[in-house]
Amino acid sequence: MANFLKGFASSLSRTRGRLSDKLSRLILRHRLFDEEMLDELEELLIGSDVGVKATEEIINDIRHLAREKRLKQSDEVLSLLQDEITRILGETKIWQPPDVHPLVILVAGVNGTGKTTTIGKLAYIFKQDGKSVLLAGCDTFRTAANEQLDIWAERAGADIVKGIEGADPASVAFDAMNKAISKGYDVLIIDTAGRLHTKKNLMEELRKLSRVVSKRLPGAPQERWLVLDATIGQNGIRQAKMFDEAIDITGIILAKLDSSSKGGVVIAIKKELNIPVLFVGTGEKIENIAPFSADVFIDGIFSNG
Ligand SMILES: Nc1nc2c(ncn2[C@@H]2O[C@H](COP(=O)(O)OP(=O)(O)O)[C@@H](O)[C@H]2O)c(=O)[nH]1
Ligand SMILES: [Mg+2]
Repeated sequence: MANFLKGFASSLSRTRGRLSDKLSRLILRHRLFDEEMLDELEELLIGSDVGVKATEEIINDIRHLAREKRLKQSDEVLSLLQDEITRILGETKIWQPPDVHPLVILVAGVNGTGKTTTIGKLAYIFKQDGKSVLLAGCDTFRTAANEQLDIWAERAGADIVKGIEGADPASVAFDAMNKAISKGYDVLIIDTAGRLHTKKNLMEELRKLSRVVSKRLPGAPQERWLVLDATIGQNGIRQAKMFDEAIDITGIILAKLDSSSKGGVVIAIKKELNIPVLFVGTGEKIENIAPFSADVFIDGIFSNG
């Protein structure tokens, strides 16, 4: 999947543009390092969705190190900041599909975050990788939702099992499991509803769906991915906690990173949730997805490109 990284580098340009622009303007305004400059850096990080916890830690460490190193010029702060972000994000590995058949991926998230679109993109990645892919349309709340999944299935060259409006999502998932197993599909990706005004019901529905799937195949769904909208910042952290409690999220996909000027949420997710960001969505087209890499992300912020 390494070729997808290329797109990632360029798609991050927006985050990179905003964040690194803001940093360079800060350095220009404050040539000398002082508390005032540090205050502004703190504001900048909070304003970029880095989150209070990670920001406090970063600022305290920088203050400490700056004293220790008798830092005078403000631009020297950049390398300290880079080290801090590198440390917090830690090592990230590009996600590799586990060797299980079928691989069942349950995709959850609030309405409008980008689940169905992301599933289309994922199906496309797996198809490019030579895998057979089945999609399960378990968002039976609205007919339009499954029609949308239909379109993505066709674009990606995947097959689909879907329920009629009002059907029990768990029973649709069960049918899809049967088909995936009997026809020997490599991957089954399950699309779900995400209407949040019935939060409790939504979580119960997801739990039930997951239970039904694991009854049919112990261990499945092996992956439970949460799609977060990068433009909603800290609300995403709250959403993730909620979904994680219900179905034990194994990975996060950060959609709409292209529309967000605040890529800092990646740092907040790592610090506050410790759930890996596996992919990022970088546009509305089928190829606008990329595996997440901390290196590319950090490069994007700090390299002067
Ligand atoms: N710019 C951009 N838009 C996206 C991305 N992913 C999804 N969208 C848009 O977000 C909207 C909601 O997406 P959808 O997949 O229907 O969300 P769902 O309700 O969670 O299934 C649609 O207009 C998508 O085109 C992305 O990575 N970038
Ligand atoms: Mg949808």
